[in-house]
Amino acid sequence: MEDDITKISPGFTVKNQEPNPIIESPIADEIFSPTIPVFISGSATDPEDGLLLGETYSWTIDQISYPKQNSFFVEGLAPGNHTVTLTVTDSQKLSASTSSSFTILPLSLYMSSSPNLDGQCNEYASENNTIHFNLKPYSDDTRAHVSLLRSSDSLWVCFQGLKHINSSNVVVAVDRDSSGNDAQSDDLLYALNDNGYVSIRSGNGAGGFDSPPPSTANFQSSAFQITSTLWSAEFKIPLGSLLQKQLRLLFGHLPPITRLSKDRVQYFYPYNAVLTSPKTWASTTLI
Ligand SMILES: [Ca+2]
Ligand SMILES: [Ca+2]
Ligand SMILES: [Ca+2]
Repeated sequence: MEDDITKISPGFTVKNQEPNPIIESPIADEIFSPTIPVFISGSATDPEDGLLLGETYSWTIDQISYPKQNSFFVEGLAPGNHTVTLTVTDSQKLSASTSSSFTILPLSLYMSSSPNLDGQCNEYASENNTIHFNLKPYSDDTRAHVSLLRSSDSLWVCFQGLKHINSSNVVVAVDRDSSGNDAQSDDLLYALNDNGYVSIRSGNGAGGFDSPPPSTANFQSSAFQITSTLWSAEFKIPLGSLLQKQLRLLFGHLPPITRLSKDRVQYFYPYNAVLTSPKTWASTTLI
C-alpha cells in the first residue's frame, strides 16, 4: 500500500520506527519495604503514533504477566531482586521493550512480648514490632491477613479472615538455615487443618514435604471461629537457637489435596511462592 510520502518521493521508503517505552516507577535499583505495594508505572511514545496508551503495554515482573495499563500496584512480591519489563507495541505491530531492576528488603523481625495463644489476632495490632501482610487474594478478591511477630524463643503467626474451605490447611513453612533449592530435612511445614487436625512434616530433599518431623519440632496452634464463613488461626513455632539468623518463611492457605490439579490455586505469601522451593519464600532476618 502506498502512502502520500512515497507518491511524492518515488523510490524512497518510509520505514516504521519502533516505539520508546520508559519505566518511570520503580526507578533503577530502587529498594522497597517488603509489606508495602510497589507502584509500577510507565509511558511510551512512538515516532508515527505519538503517545501510546496503556492498552498497548505489556508488563512482566520476573516473567509473570500483569495488566495492560500505564500503571498499577503489585503486592506480595518476595524479598529479593526483581526485574520488571515493559513491552509496548505501535499501531503497525512493531514492539520495543525496556527493563528495570528493583529490590524488596527481607522481613525484619524485632523482639516482642508473647501474645496469647487463643486463635485471635487482636493483640498483634498494639504491638509495634508486628509485621502485617496479606495472603494472595481468594477468587472473590477478599484476602486473609497475616500478623507476624517473634518473642525470645518463638515465632508467632496469626491469620485473620480465613475462608472456610473444607479440609483446607493453613500453613507456615520454615527454612531454618536459608539454604537449598528443595525443602530439606531441616525445613519444616506446620499445618493446621480446617477440621482442627495439626500436622508437621519435614522436607525430603527431593521436592516433597512427606517426611516425619524431628522430635524437637514442638508446635502449638489455636483456631477461632469468627463467623460462619470466616475463621482465624494462631501459630506458635519454636525458634530454638535461631537468634540473629536468616530464615526463609512461607505462609499460606491451601485447598484440600483432593483439589490438586495443574491450576490449583494456593493462597500464599509471597504470592508466587512455590511450596517445595524455599528459594521462592520470604527471606527473614531475626533481629
Ligand atoms: Ca512506530
Ligand atoms: Ca492471640
Ligand atoms: Ca534448608
